[in-house]
Amino acid sequence: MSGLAAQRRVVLSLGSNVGNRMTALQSAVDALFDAPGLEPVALSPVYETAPVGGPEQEPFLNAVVTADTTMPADVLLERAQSVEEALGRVRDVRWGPRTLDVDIIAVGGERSDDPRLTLPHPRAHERAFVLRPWADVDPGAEIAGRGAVLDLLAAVGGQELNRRDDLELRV
Ligand code: PH2
Ligand code: MG
Ligand code: MG
Repeated sequence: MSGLAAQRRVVLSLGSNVGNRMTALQSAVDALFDAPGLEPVALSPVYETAPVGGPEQEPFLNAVVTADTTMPADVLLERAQSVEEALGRVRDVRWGPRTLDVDIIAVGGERSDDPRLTLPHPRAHERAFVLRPWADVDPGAEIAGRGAVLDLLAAVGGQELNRRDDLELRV
């Protein structure tokens, strides 16, 4: 073993439904790539999505970011959480409204049952707001243990999703 960790493709889901949602998503992209160690690969289109689960709440803006990194998953989780905190995220209601949510969907093909960071994300396969933008940037993507993202997307029904071509994230 050389001590040099292999580079892996990571998939992050961004979501906001409180305050200026687009500012929150763009600030998250800026902060994620501001520090070294994460190389941007693709930014998805932005979707306006009906809330899935949780209390009655406002619609979300969602997007997916892919990147390459040699960072281990737990270090990536710390980066994601510090970005949420920098944007004023307060953790209260599970699946409730949030200024910014940065979820780690996949880290290469890694599978983990760690309750702090389950990989792949345990609900990504049933969420159109993750699958649709992910397929936009990587139509051949697969979720380890679940199948092809486009097949999974075809299987989820009834989740309202509206592509916002007037909005665009930039690195
Ligand atoms: N996030 C949740 C719960 N429900 N619904 C939509 N549309 N978008 C989200 O990002 C979202 C959600 C928990 O993180
Ligand atoms: Mg989430
Ligand atoms: Mg989260």
